[in-house]
Amino acid sequence: ACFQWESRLCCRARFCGTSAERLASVIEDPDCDALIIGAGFSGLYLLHRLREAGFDARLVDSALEPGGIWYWNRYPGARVDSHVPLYELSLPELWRDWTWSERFPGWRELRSYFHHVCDTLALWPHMAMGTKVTNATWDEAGRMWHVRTDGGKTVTTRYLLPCLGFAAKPYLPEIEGIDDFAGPWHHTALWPQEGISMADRRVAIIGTGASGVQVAQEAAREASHLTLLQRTPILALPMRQQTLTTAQQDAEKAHYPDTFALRRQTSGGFDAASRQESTLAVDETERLRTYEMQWQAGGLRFWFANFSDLLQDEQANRLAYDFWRDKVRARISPALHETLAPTEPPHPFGTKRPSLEQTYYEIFAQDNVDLVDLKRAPILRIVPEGIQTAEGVIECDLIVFATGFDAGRGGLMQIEIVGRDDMKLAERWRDGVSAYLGYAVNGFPNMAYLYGPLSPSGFGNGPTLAEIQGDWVRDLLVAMRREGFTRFEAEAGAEREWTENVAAAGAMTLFPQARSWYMGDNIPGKPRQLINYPSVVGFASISDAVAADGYRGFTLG
Ligand code: NA7
Repeated sequence: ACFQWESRLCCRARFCGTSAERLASVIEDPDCDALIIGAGFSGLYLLHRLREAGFDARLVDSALEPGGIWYWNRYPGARVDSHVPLYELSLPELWRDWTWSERFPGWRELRSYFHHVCDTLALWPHMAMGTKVTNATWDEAGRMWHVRTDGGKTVTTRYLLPCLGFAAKPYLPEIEGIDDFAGPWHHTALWPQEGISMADRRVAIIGTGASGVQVAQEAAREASHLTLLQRTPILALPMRQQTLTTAQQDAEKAHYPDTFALRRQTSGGFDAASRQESTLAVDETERLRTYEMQWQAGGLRFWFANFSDLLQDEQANRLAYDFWRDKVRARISPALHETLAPTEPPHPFGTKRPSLEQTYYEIFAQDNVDLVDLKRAPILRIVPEGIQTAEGVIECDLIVFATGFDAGRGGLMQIEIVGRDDMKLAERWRDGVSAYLGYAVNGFPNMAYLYGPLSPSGFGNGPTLAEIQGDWVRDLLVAMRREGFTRFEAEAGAEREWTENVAAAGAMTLFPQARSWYMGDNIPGKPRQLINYPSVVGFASISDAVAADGYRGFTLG
């Protein structure tokens, strides 16, 4: 086997000598102990932990720079929705000398942070950027994975550890005529790395999720004209962005260890849990006081630090929705009330991820901004001049598809992963995802994925879960090495039980009432199921108990 690291950023052609002995020994001696795919939070943290534990772990990523989602999502306005210091790793050597310029950092600063992580943890020599994994095949006799890259190289690894994030596969709706469009068009997650100016252009944006809101705010400032095409109104929350000084952060760093410990103890991996009380157990004054407090605090707090039954009880949820609706209506003209903040909720509040906005509701008062309600005027096709809807042609020079992702399974299914008995992961998951603890799939030995389907990923703050899962997988591999095991596989029964558990947990919430990527049904034809376990702390305690019980539910050999 010959695997040449093709990185632009680093290169170590350690296994290029394909001697006869090397080829003969490869069956028992893989090129590396663990191959991680993906240089986002999960991948980099796991790489660090495994190397620290003495494993020969390597990492590949198709992107040219680390950052995962922050490499690909570099559209104007792209920024994170979790405030400082929640969206960073908790290792003191990483935060001690790092400062952010804003409470909700943008993509450029996030990318710099990932460079800082790779520099500080000395990860570069073990990373091959610009290297895309195309397929991975399990070799039962050799107990290893044969992994191929787009450059035609192969590496063998004992453990295959995809860390692809929840949004590795952008979703582009099939709209007739896209190739006829005279101007450029881009999906937000595949934005040109060199950027594209919106100045003096007529821009049309399809989609009003988090990405659509962020691009729209920028386009409203830069473009000569912006048309925003909305299918469902976003229930957006005020970000309340702030610039941060170094002195301010230095003072707060004394509390960072407590904050990082706390974020492991909450259902969303944030620095606060929901309140203990039910909405319906307090009087109106107390309810409104609580709502107002979270609203003013900004960010996602109105979502994750609300009353305990926000996402479980329809009546409680409706009260929160009404509060949200009235706050938004105070910022827009009455003519837009039913389109942007309707009397009746389009879905229970918070069952689609509420994006954060800064000036979103004000842009609709600008002369250069139009809002098109696709429920009233659906898109018929794309024509050379722009987008043809049932009410006429929207002329534009640039089309932005802010249409989201095949979340959860999409990234894993676009790699051809072939397990035991020639079983393909894409076929196993065609009718719905199933996995044990959201880590491992029966029939796919020695593969553990992080931040993927049936883990809490979509509900959990990225770095919090990267650490919980990274530590857990490191501990599993350490325990196997200690006991002399070279193979693990999720048991079919354990996988079935966990998959049913996630569905049962979801059935106790209001999430199934929305058509969202949480439910897998933002993509036509994708099976409908809750794709994530709805509690970080609950997940951590269950997976810790599994480990303490000798990795119950896994066959170790
Ligand atoms: P989202 O949140 O999935 O939003 C996608 C948006 O695109 C949403 O408004 C969709 O409307 C809209 N959409 C999707 N398909 C179409 C078609 N065919 N026609 C019109 N509109 C369409 O993706 P984002 O990238 O904004 O955010 C993803 C996550 O990243 C977000 O949750 C945060 O966690 C960060 P719909 O609501 O389905 O009617």
